[in-house]
Amino acid sequence: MGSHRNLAFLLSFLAAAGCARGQESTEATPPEALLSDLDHPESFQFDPATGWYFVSCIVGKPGEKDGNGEVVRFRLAEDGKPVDVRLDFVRGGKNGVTLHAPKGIAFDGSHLWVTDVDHVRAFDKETGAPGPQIEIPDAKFLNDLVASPDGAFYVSDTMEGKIFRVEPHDGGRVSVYSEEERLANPNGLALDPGGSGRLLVLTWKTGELLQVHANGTTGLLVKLSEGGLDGIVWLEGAWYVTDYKAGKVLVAGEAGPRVIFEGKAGLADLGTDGKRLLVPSMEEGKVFLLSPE
Ligand SMILES: [Ca+2]
Ligand SMILES: [Ca+2]
Repeated sequence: MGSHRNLAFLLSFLAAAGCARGQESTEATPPEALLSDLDHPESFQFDPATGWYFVSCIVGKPGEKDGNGEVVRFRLAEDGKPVDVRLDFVRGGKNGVTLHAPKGIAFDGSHLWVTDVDHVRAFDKETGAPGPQIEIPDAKFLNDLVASPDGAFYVSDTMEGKIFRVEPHDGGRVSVYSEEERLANPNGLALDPGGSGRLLVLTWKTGELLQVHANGTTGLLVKLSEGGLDGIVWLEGAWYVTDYKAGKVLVAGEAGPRVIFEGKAGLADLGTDGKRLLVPSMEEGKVFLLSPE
């Protein structure tokens, strides 16, 4: 009996210790939502040039050309509360806008750009008016995009397994930048902050962080999960990544991933305002801020 009681005590102690560790590291009180009741927010990004925060909302199903996509715009006040919120800043069917299921967001001069199933679309940052709209031939499920310093955009197609290069200043020229098998349902994209032009890609199918070389070949940087990776952003010397399926935010260290937040499945394309991580929780319909440790 005595040894059983001791064993029971030991087990309950270990369980309590494990629980306490979990609370400290990753299962803290869920951050307060900045905005909620959004319909499938996919990307949450900040434009340093204007100070606006933008959220792309798929509204409905992610691959459907249903004409009802939205981009929300707001600022954050000193106390961290959203102000000047425009839920219909860009809305499909309004003001001549075509928008179905927007996902990744990037910035270029006076425009914000979003992917939209088989197009990339530009909208004026101040008015929301449509700018250039570029069709990507043979695209099936465009997901993330990133602006290159040379004025081009790199765009991932998760279903086609391709990275496209789009050149709005060259007549909207579109080319396939990479289509290696290793791309395995590419999702999040980022460029080396050092300016080398090296493109980083997260794979949805295999959970890998890859680099794409200038000739389009790919190499593994680090394996981060079994699959389901979504967004990637650089902040204060580290790469932060969302694992959509597991509902985690990870730091991608050379030795492997470290979890800094664990919530519900559906954490999609995260951004940063230079101080905090901007995290969309797509299936919960909300966005929140996360301070890296
Ligand atoms: Ca939609
Ligand atoms: Ca994405």
